[in-house]
Amino acid sequence: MSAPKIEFDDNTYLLVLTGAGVSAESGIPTFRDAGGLWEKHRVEDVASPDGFRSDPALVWRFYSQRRSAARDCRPNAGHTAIAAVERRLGDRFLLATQNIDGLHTAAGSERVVEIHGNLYKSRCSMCDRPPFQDDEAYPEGHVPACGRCHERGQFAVLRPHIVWFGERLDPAHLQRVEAFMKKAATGRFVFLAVGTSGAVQPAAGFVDVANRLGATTWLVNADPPANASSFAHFAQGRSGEILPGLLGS
Ligand code: BV8
Repeated sequence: MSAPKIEFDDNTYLLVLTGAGVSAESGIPTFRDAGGLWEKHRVEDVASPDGFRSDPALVWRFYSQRRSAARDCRPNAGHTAIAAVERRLGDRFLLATQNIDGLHTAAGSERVVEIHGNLYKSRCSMCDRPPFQDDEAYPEGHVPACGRCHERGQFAVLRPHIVWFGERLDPAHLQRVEAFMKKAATGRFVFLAVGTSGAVQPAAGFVDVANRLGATTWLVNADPPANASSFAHFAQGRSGEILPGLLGS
């Protein structure tokens, strides 16, 4: 069977959704690889407001370890192919990523919505200081405090600028994805999901909206995920091997 390829014309709009699988070949473990666990904790428990309230030092150890591990990882051919097709399509392209590793931006993607936040950003858990770049891997047990609150004679801890389980996604991010889908529906709308188990909402539901808007839906994944039946086309395998041919770069 010839390698699958998406045909693009001047009326094609492409929305790409990526998950942890697109970064697997860059050496970043997926959530499923770890069976959804980290140090025997359920990720949903550590990556949650309750988890942070009950043990901020444990949560900062979790993110500091991930910052250290991801720091030396580089984009793979899958990230590069996605960045290349963005250059071809321009404003008829949008990437929504569930990943927080920054590898899409490192590969040259610009029209990216990091719907679950970014591993290398922190924000204050109390004041309205804007999120800021912070690639610090804090020492064991250290919980960083907010400098601005300190200047005001108050104490507040910093938290990773990440959307935890049970937290709302940034409405502006969801509006940007929704607006793109509506614009895409005026043309030839293609929706492509890559490397995601389809287990986490609301991202897992994007394909359903795309289908309702008449999109042609594609999935590239190592194995059939929970919502595989929602896709018209399923190219099974490693995204780093499939995407360059699929996207024609
Ligand atoms: C919200 C940041 C509402 C943290 C993340 C019950 C039913 C439905 C929903 C819920 C429910 N209970 C709770 C919810 C809501 C919850 C949810 O969906 N929970 C799930 C677990 C059931 N969702 C939320 O809480 C969201 N917010 O709903 O708010 C609300 C309303 C009012 C008031 C308050 C709130 C927030 C969700 C965001 C959570 N944060 N990330 C961090 O990363 O530390 S999600 C986190 O897990 C990741 O970001 C990632 O998105 C997700 C894991 O998913 P994947 O990316 O798909 O990764 P996974 O490992 O699972 O799969 C990888 C796939 O790749 C596999 O299929 C594998 O086969 C494939 N693969 C591997 N290698 C390759 C490959 N494919 C191709 N090539 C390869 N080489």
